[in-house]
Amino acid sequence: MRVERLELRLLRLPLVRHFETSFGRSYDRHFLLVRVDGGGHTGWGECVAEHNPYYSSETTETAWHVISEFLAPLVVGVDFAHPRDIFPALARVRGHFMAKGVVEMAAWDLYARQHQQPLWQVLGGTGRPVASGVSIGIQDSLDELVDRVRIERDAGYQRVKIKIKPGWDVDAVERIRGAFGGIPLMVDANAAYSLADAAHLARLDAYDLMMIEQPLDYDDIADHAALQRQIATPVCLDESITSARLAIQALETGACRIINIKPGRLGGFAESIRVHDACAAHGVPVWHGGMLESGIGRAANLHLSTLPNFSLPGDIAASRRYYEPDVIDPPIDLLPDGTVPVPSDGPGLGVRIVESRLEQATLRRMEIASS
Ligand code: OSB
Ligand code: MG
Repeated sequence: MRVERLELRLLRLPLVRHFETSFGRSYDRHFLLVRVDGGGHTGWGECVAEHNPYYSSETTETAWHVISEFLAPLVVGVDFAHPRDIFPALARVRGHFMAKGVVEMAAWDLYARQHQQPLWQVLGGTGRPVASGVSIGIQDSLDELVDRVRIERDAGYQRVKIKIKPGWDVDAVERIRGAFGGIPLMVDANAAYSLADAAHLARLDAYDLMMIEQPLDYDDIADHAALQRQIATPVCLDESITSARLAIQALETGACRIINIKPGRLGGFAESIRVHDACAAHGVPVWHGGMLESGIGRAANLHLSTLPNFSLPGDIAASRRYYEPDVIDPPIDLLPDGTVPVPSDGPGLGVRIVESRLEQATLRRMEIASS
């Protein structure tokens, strides 16, 4: 396959409802889209980098810079036997996994469309519907939190995740357990604690949580291993897992019992499949994370989620929780049984992108063609 032309776009979409994590509150989402053209076909990818460097050190602007100056020249006009060969070809650029990921993922979509196959098939998945969980941000009060959980539980989501931070943790979990009994429940700290908080975090052991996601520093493995020895709740790593090598270190040192896979954080699908396979070899389940993606990124996440070791509900909820309207039509929706079907409107991602909605949300664009 050969990418003849790459287009980069910066978009902004208002969120239906603000989203608050331990690192702050967002009212809108800035994100990059990459479009690649080759052999008369088009592929799309969505970059998970955010406007600010709070979840990760990358931002929409660093990704724009690195893609346009350094990654696109390594891909555009170059022949690849398979999209799995792209990530290794970018190795000269250190880090910047979100920038690498969107280019690689767009190329997989292009490859799938060139071969007239759904994306899940070229990724090695099954195309089955995906069990869906919901991620609920920090609210202004515990009463509001209970209201939000009720709305999402009634919608049918198979598990609830709440964001926690110091001052919004044990009490919040206790309120939910009191109001809803034994629903499948987990928490995500987005790195808001330190190992000195181990005794406090052990108080969560009383609430039968599925897991605690990324309690400690964003780039830490060793302290998580120490924490896991002190608490019964399974630790799940998100931010810390930026490569298959680090995933294997985490598995071998007991730093986690579950891993959250986001291809946008790992440099793309090929590295995500390596993490998925390493976890399977260690008997560790994975689930698919989310980054408030539009329907384009959400569709990509659904295809990857049909690999066999994605055995826990993912953060892949219905479009209407985030963007109204979404940039795809029809939007991603939840079935009454709490699953989301994989889009199948044609090969590749299987979604129909509404060009006029993209245009309306686009702040800037740039084109790189092979010379
Ligand atoms: O830590 O999983 C996270 C959103 C933005 C940045 C990081 C995270 C999240 C979420 C939301 O938890 C998941 C979603 O619904 O897309
Ligand atoms: Mg997380």
